[in-house]
Amino acid sequence: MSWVARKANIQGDIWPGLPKRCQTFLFFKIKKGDEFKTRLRSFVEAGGITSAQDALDMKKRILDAKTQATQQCRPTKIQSLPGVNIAFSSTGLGAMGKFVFDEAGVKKDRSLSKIFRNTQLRGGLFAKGMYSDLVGEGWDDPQELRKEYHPFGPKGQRQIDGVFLVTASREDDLAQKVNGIKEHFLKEPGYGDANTYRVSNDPVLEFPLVRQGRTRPDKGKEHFGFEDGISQPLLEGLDEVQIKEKDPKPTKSGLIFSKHDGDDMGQPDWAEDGSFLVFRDLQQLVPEFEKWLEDNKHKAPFAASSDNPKEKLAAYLMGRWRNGTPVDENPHDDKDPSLYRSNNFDFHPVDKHDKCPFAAHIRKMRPRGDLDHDHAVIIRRGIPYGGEVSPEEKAAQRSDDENERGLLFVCYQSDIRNGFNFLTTRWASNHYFPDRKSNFIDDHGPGIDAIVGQKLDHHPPRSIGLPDGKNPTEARLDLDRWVIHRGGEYFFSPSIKALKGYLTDASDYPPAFTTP
Ligand code: N7H
Repeated sequence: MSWVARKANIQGDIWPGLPKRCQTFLFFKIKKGDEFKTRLRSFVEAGGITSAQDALDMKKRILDAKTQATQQCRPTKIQSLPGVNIAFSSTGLGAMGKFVFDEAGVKKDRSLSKIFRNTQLRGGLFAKGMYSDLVGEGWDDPQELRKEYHPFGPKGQRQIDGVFLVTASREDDLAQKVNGIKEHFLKEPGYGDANTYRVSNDPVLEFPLVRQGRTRPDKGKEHFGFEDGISQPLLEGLDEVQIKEKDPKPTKSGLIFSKHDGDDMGQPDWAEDGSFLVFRDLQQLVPEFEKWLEDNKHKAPFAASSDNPKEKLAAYLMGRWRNGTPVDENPHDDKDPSLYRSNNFDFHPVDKHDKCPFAAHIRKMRPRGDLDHDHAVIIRRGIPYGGEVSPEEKAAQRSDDENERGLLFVCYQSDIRNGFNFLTTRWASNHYFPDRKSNFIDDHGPGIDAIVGQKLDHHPPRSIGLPDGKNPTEARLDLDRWVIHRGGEYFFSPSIKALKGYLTDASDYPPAFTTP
């Protein structure tokens, strides 16, 4: 397929990203598979899903408006550019008759077995779902998860079959889009119009959970105050941009998209141009993070002797100063505007961490020169949720449970095991990654990722090794935990062609095979 055709087929949140200042995640449970498919098909056929090409056009309109406003010395008017994407969990595909949980049963029937071979989406973690994967493996604490992410009832039924991702630049446009979706999927057929429709007593789907994201007043910054959304993998064939000498090289699009060059999952034909979406609901303890930085700023050798110890310690944990300046490019200060969004660094010489700690968040999550291959790569599309820190929380240096905040983290990849799961379990949470560095820091290794590293019961206490000019490094700080993992789900975000065709066609299997 040509790249032009692909751009019309790919959902826009995957690439190039939907423009968003506010976003609603409408998580749904399918109650009537066949009717849901009929309504979904008409929704997609009416242009309800925002494609990559649509998103590119929106971004161009934003850029043109900004240029024009700058030329005319006036502020840019925020444009109305709403978008909608959709993704399904394995139980959702099951409810549509397109995913089998009873493999052994299906294999007893020759014709079903053939359908299974040709159409079943591959991926063990996707089939299991996030709860069973991360609680089952001991990473997530079920006590900390929101109840909607828990399996429900005596049979442990999963509650989330899919999600509508609704985005906009203005709250009124967002509300209108959300209402449009509710009307389309919930209305009683044959009654009224958009203003007078009647909600069915027996709808085709329900919304067990709605999560609301919003960019912060300090746009671009997440709640810990760091500039986010700077570094994304560039994709061969799609991102045609000039790169600097040390920028990460473009990767094969198959690391993000199913059935593209570089994806060796062996997915069925209908999955082409789709991508696995991981949603993670992450609470951030901001006053506690600030307090820890304040309490520890004099304990890290190079931070203590700097002009701004607290900010330097924060930069060490992240690998970027809060304004985005990479510590690897400037470990001393964050004053050069040309470095704010720079990606032109590779951590060389990689046997040292005099500039960027081995265990800084961005070094753990994209090790660049620390590895000779770029295999665990994700595209991130998260958005903050919750309000600003209140004066009372600031004074108490403690988060108020009634005023929760954090990040609705979304990422895309062609293989969850090699993407999100690998990054969190093998790298962020592993004190000894990046490896072959443990000789350089005492026997605790480089340390855990201060932002998203999770600790299993038998793991050492959370700590990070920090530059001190010595070899091996002696400086080490104990870390608290400032991100609480509140749950999430694994989804597949299919192509627009699959939404209009295979997925909304007749079911492949009788229901007995498609429920877990
Ligand atoms: Fe991270 N933050 O805003 O503080 N992240 N992240 N992340 N993250 C990055 O380059 C943050 C999380 C990655 O290419 C930056 O855009 C927070 C998870 C990857 O150099 C900042 C949370 C996972 C990169 C943050 C969080 C990742 C990255 C630097 C949770 C994967 C790119 C700005 C609350 C499982 C690395 C930028 C590269 C960068 C923040 C979560 C992955 C500021 C607050 C769960 C791959």
